[in-house]
Amino acid sequence: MNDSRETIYALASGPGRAGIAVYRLSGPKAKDILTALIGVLPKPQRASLRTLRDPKDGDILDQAVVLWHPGPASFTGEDVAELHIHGSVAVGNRLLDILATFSECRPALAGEFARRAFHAGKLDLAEIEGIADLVDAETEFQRRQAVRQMGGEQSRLYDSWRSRLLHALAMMEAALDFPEEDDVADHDLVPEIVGQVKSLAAEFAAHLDDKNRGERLRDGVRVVIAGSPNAGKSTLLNALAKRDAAIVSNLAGTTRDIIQVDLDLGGYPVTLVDTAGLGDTEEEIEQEGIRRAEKAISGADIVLYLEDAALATGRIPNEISGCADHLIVHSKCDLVDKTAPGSVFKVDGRENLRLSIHNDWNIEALENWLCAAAARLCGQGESAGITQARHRESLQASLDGLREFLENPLQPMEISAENLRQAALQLGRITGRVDVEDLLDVVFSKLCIGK
Ligand SMILES: Nc1nc2c(ncn2[C@@H]2O[C@H](COP(=O)(O)OP(=O)(O)OP(=O)(O)O)[C@@H](O)[C@H]2O)c(=O)[nH]1
Ligand SMILES: [Mg+2]
Repeated sequence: MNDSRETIYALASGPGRAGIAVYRLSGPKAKDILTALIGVLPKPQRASLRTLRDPKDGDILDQAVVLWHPGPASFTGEDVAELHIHGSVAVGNRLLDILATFSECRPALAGEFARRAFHAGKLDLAEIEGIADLVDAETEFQRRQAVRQMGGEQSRLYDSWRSRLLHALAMMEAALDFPEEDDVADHDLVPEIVGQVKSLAAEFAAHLDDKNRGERLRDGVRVVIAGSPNAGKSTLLNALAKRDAAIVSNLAGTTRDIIQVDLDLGGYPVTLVDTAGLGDTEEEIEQEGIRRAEKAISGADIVLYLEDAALATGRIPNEISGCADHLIVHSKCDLVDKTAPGSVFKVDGRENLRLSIHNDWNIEALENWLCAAAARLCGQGESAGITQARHRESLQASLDGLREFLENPLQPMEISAENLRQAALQLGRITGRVDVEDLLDVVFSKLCIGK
């Protein structure tokens, strides 16, 4: 699958009609193919305008900006060519047809350029995931977070922890390797190792105790609009989405199914969820709608609980009051208030807001409240936090190994060393640097100087 003797090619820009489409080739034949298409190679790393021709009959395919990146100073570490052709379906298809005629040259598999970059040591796994997140980023704070990860901020943190861990492990190995120097191992080295491992464990635990902010920012914040039937939930969804995503009517029980809209709310990725009105009903479909609404509420990060201001009971269902972040919204205030109401206020420690979509009262205040709640939940991508469940699992497994070590560092030293080795291995999985032995050799050889 990852046979780097083969040259791979793919459209690197988006599919469909566009001003320019970028095709990329990587592998040992990139140079020959580029030469066959344009004649003389351009200077490395310089954009050059060239005529692309079909090597078979010299037929002109397009005028293209061409870049030549000889390995190893390229994205994949291999010879890479980039063709910026006009982005029509016809030009793209003809280019692909021509590329397919070269031997040992084939379309790239998903992620294959990045895979080659990883194997060439150009990027680690966390950095590659950062690139993928950047390509998928839909909001400003998602972009910020992904850029940091792509730039290696997380990797540097995990690598620095890993080398400290390997240092502790090397000392453990040293103790194991020189049993005749047992005194040194037990009385001098072990307290120092324990100290190092303790501070690492504390740093890991603090890093894990982040309320999943990075993952939330990456995946989006779920905001569920719930409340009594006919309270104006769907009207609010449409107002926030700035389009008619949900049906609105003056009949109670209009919304039955879950309706979702993805939004960029001030840089935060938000999934707004409209639900069926909560309340007693004999109607079977409405009952199912309510079950779905309750499920949505239990999976929400934030709940906006709507009550018609004219009918407000002040009773908040338990599932809402138990939810970490919620706002009680008194809707349709224009029916009871003569003038625009004030902003967020507290009743029994709970935040409330009087709202009228029809009179445009407090919609901005509601958006600001949502942004502040999203900021509390997911931050602004400002620190090198955990962004993926995969990283969290590895870091947690690594911390478990450290804790096992700390429980009894003087258990047979081989077992203690194995706990540390496993912890380092788990940490290495985040960036893909799992070759513990290599680094161990380096650290260990330093320790052994003069012995
Ligand atoms: N006066 C006034 N009417 C509103 C306001 N917001 C919504 N309405 C009206 O209230 C009625 C119900 O609105 P919906 O948005 O369908 O209410 P809902 O909560 O989604 O209702 P269900 O889906 O049936 O539970 C509609 O006639 C809306 O036009 C408002 O701010 N002021
Ligand atoms: Mg509705």
